Amino acid sequence: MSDKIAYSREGDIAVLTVQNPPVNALSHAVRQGLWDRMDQAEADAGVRAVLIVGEGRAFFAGADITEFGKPPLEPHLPDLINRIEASPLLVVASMHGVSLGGGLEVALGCHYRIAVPSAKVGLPEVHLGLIPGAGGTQRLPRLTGGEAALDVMTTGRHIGAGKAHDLGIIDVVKDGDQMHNGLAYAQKLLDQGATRRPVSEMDPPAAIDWDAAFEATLARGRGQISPAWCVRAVQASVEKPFADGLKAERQIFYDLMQTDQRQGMIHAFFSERAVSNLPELKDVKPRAVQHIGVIGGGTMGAGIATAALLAGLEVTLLEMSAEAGQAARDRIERNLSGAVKRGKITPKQHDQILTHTLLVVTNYSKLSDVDLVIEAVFEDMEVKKQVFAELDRVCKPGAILASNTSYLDIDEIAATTSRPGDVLGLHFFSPAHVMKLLEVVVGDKTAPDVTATGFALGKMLSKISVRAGVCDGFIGNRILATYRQAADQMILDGASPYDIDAALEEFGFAMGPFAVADLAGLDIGWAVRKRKRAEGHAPKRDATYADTLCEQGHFGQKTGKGYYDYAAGNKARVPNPDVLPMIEADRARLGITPRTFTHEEIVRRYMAAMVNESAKVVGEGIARRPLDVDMTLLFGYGFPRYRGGPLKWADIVGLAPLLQDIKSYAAEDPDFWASAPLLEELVADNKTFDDLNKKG
Ligand code: T1G
Repeated sequence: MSDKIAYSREGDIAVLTVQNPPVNALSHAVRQGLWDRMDQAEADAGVRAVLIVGEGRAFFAGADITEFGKPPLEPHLPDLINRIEASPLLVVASMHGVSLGGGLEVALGCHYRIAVPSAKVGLPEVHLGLIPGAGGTQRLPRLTGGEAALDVMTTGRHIGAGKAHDLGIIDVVKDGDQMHNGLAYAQKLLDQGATRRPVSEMDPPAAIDWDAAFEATLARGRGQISPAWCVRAVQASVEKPFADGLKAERQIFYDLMQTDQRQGMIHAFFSERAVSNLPELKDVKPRAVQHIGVIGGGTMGAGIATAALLAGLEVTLLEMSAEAGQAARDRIERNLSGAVKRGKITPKQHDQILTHTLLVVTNYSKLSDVDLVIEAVFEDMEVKKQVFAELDRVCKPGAILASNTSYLDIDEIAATTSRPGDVLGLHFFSPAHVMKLLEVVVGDKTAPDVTATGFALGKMLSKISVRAGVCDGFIGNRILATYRQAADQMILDGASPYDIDAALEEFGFAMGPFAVADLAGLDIGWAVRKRKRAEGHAPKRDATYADTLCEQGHFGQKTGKGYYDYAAGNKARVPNPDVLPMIEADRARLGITPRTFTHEEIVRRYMAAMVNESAKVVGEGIARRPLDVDMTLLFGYGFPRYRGGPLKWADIVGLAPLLQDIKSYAAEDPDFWASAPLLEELVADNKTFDDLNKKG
């Protein structure tokens, strides 16, 4: 008998307690155990009811995702759930923590369901590129109706016990311990003479316009297909007998299990957990952080302060004048009001933060007892060195001094202090209180416990923290600069910014690179181009049309015009008619005869540049593993999650043909398209980027 399911008797009730930490995933051993214990209960004289209850943090977190991609072992989950539902005994589920995916499907196979108020349920399989595959698409609609069931499945969101009760998923919500709740509820049902109540025998929901629902869901998926296939599975629950509906669900589930999207999304699921767990920091204790300082209250500084305040940290923000300090406070207040609107904090907490937890000062001496300070001033090395000299003077011993710089040399900044071991980069992405990515930039002299503190702070702020080495642009911006340059070169050769945006949005990006540039502000790229020209790193064919745009004061959305004209609204995507003539003038100046580009070629070149630079970043140790680059692009640059990240995408499409493309492009520009040594090595050894992830 499996030791994953404990068996006990409470009067006429057999209790099956699930013991598979950390989250009671429905592994093979758990499935076998449940099957065996159901057999045991039915053979146990006097048993009239079965209670299924979870030990630890969850009822069930769902199918065991580590088993995906391997040959499935019996008992398969749908068969187990049918077996539970068919039992002659009354079966009760007592839920707490999460009941997700297969976990909720087990509960739906029971005859009655009770939950504690803090319990959450959901069918998040779409976040793994799948649909519920153990009866959820057939049973849930019978309890909630088709529309509500589709909303649960296609969003994959977690639903609180109260709402689940209102939807008919849970019968009783009761405070207390899940074991006690379950026993009392099962006994009450027995005393009332309640009968078995198989959900599969309930009437299916009414039909809806399935084709319209499918198309609408597909469009919302922006290339991800599994949410739309939930519609077809629910359609089967209406149009077919239950057993046939189950078969239809299983076929769709099986087909999606074979897709690249399932590969990409499972990779993302595990990588977003692995990326912040650094083996080298395993036994390193982070320093305590409760009070942080922020230097500079502009967009970034105010965003960082907001993120820290929302995490419950005390914040002292320094600005150079009372007016600038008030402007910073106003920015933070606006950010916090947004958090109230999003239900992240209450109005009372909003006021409490502004009156007690946030202090805005203009004197460095007020930073003497902060545990960690984040500098977010103008991106100029001299300015930053002055700030760090002051911080080094006033901050207490052991305080950590961090810079939010997006590309400047952390080692050079650290060298200007008496405590280089306490210096690191904490590179947030704008808006800092919303974007999940945090690059923890580790300098040559950064102490291990300082790095560990950077990751601990990232966790407190609910960020996805990625370790980055020191180079121009660290991980994300260095790779961005390269694939942006590939796009700029395609424009000189004949593509339009609008073709490129359309091609990359078809690929799955929420916004193409030129729409993103308009959103971020064209002045940022303008400053980078001027800096690179001054450093002698200008591209071989140096376009000036974007500079002309900026010289005319067109910085994108914030000035109403950039690559697009925003007079009709930010989402209207009306091309700015002045742009193409500027591009044509550049082509003429450089003697280029333009040619056409298909969307396929645009994506291929864009991705080849992204993968090649990513391979250089991993090869040089700036990123620890390929998955670190994937998570950076997913959480900081809008890379489509269902593709897993650029290096997962590369593994799926094949490294050898990609390297072949890069070598063919090198004929045009051997420097820009110099192939990454790591990519050459992997192709030569017939290995994948994922092979490097497994090395940890
Ligand atoms: N399978 C295997 N391992 C899992 C797991 C799962 N379902 N869920 C979590 N883990 C591991 C996770 O990798 C981590 O491991 C540890 O548990 C703690 O997780 C047939 C097919 C449950 C809300 O999609 O959303 O059912 O890093 O760090 O922040 O229709 O994990 O410690 O080694 O995330 O408290 C559907 C996925 C599966 C739920 C807990 N279920 N998990 O969050 O802890 S598909 C899901 C989560 C399915 C059926 C289909 C979260 C959580 P390690 P954690 P957390």
